[in-house]
Amino acid sequence: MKLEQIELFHISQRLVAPFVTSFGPQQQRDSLILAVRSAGATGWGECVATNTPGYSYETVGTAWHILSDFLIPAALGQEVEEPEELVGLMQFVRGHPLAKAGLEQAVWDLAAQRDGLSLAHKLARPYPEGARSRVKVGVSIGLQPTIDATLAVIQGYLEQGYGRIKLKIKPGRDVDLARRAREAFPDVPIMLDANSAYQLSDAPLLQQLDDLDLLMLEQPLGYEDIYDHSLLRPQIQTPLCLDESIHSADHARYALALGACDIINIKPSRVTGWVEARRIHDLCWAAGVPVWCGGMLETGVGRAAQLALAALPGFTLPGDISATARYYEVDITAPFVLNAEDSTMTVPTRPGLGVEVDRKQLAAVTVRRQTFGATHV
Ligand code: OSB
Ligand code: MG
Repeated sequence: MKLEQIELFHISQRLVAPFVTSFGPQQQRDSLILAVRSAGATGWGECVATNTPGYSYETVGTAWHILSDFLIPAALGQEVEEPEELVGLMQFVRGHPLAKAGLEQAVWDLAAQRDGLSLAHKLARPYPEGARSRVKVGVSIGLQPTIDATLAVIQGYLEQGYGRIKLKIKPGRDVDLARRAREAFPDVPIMLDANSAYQLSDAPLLQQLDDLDLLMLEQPLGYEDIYDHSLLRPQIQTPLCLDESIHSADHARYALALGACDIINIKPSRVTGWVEARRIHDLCWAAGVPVWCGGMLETGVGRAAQLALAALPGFTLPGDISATARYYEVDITAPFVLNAEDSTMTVPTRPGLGVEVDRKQLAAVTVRRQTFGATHV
């Protein structure tokens, strides 16, 4: 597959409701969309870098720079048969996983289309179990103004059919919030995500969560830490999950060797893409460590690729892959909707990502656009 042309779109969409985490609120959601053309086919990718360097050091601005000045020039005009070869072409750039993952996603889409396989089936080729057709999902609820407001939001999502609730926490908005949620919803799988807001010295506070029967506590400590998490883990009963700290299969290996976590949240974007995501899946599966697929408020383009990954056999816990309508009133693809009867989302089955990008809607939310390579393809 010769990568003949690459189009980069900076899009900006207003979220239906602000998403508030321990690193701040988000109301306007900017991201980048990539269209890679080869032999008349188009592969789509989403780079989930955000407006501000909160979750990651990358922003839409740094991703635009790294993609347009380094990654796209390195990929353009190259013959790439499989995404692994693109990973090799991008290796000269250190870091910037979100930028690389956006381009890699588009090449996966192209390669899966060429093979006549859905992305899920292409990713699942090495496994005798194959790909799931439906993926268990939950919903990630940002910090709300009050505990009562949070309980009302949870109630609303339960009524929509979500079977697993994730609550964002931060210091001062943690134990009481979790206790009230547990009291109000005694049988609902509830987990907490701190986005690195605590320190090892907060262990006594985190121990107060022990009797709440939580599914897991996600990333309580430093966003690059593995060691302190390994010291915290034996001090708490709640299963410990790492998100921000795991950037590669090597990091996952270090975390498992140190006993730093019970569970890993695999976000393909955070770990540089689907090639590395699958490596982490394989490592965890062999070690009996459950994984689940995290989210970054993706549009339908990113959602389709998350579902394909989460269809792999080792993804045994519900993912943060909720209906796109909770973020965007109008999406750039047809909306992904929840199967309310079993809190699942259906994995696309058409070749490639299996979604159609609505060019009109894409144009409507695009604030900057650049075409690289051939003008007529
Ligand atoms: O920590 O998992 C996180 C969103 C943006 C940045 C970080 C995180 C999140 C979420 C939302 O929790 C997941 C989603 O619904 O896409
Ligand atoms: Mg998280």
